[in-house]
Amino acid sequence: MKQLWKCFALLLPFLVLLAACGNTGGTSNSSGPQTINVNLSEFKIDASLTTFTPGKTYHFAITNRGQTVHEFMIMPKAEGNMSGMAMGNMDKMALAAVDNISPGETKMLDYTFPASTANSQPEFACYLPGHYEAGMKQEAHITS
Ligand SMILES: [Cu+2]
Repeated sequence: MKQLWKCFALLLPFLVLLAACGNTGGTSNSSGPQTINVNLSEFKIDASLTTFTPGKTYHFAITNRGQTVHEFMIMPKAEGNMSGMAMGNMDKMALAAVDNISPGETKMLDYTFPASTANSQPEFACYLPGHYEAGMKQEAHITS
């Protein structure tokens, strides 16, 4: 297993180089991560994509289209109602978190699902008091 990773690490620069060469001359191939638009409102999370590939970087553009402050958390799996748990503990459990998004504001998050999340179902959630219970959650899927 260790040997395999070593092999992959050695190969990686060449693969990147190959991909870079493949892009020369092309105009339609924009480089950089794919943008995922996430709309937050009362009380809904609506991401433009919910199926992700591990190891690929995604650019989340999270916009609060509601009237009150929201947050965007990526939890490793559906955690259900966690009311009563300290926010700091939730942040520790989260794969990623963007706090304090004001109405009308857009915040950016670049995130790469690690290989360990393959075949899992993480959950997007807002854990401000009452929001999760009101429906601010969305299931995501990570491919193998
Ligand atoms: Cu919220």
